[in-house]
Amino acid sequence: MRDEAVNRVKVVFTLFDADGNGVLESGDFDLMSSRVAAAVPDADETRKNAMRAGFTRYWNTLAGELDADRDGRITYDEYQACVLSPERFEGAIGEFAASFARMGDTDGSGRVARPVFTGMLRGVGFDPPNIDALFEALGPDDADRIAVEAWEAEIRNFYAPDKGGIPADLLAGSAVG
Ligand SMILES: [Ca+2]
Ligand SMILES: [Ca+2]
Repeated sequence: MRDEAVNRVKVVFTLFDADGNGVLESGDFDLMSSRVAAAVPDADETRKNAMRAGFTRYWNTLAGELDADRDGRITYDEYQACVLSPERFEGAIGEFAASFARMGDTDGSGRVARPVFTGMLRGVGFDPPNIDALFEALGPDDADRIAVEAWEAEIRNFYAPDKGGIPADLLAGSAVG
């Protein structure tokens, strides 16, 4: 596996552990989706609910695939097995990426403004300098907006355990030794 992908697996685990107790549980995903929803007060309820459903499906898929001892928690040791069969997560990641990015398109223009992008990714727990770096890499237009599709694709890449050398690696920048 690529070094960037290993790094991202660690970063993603830390991000998913939203309450910082060292294991992933359903409550971590509820916490993240609440933070993301709170970051975009202008988003309509339909899009917020789709985003929450994306987080829930993601958790259910992770739990179904990775909670080896079925105790309702995913430890880091259990989590690392995600790299062995990335294809099992593609459906859940795809739904998550689509519902997440589209929530940021608050006016239906197909674009996401920088403050919305930043607020949502801070809600997930990314660092502001890394968020800015990714926004720039996604090629903002004159109105300082990026395309929803470009963001959605990069979210899928970020959570794919087998990708490397991609703009989404900018989000994992702080964890590079
Ligand atoms: Ca946790
Ligand atoms: Ca477990």
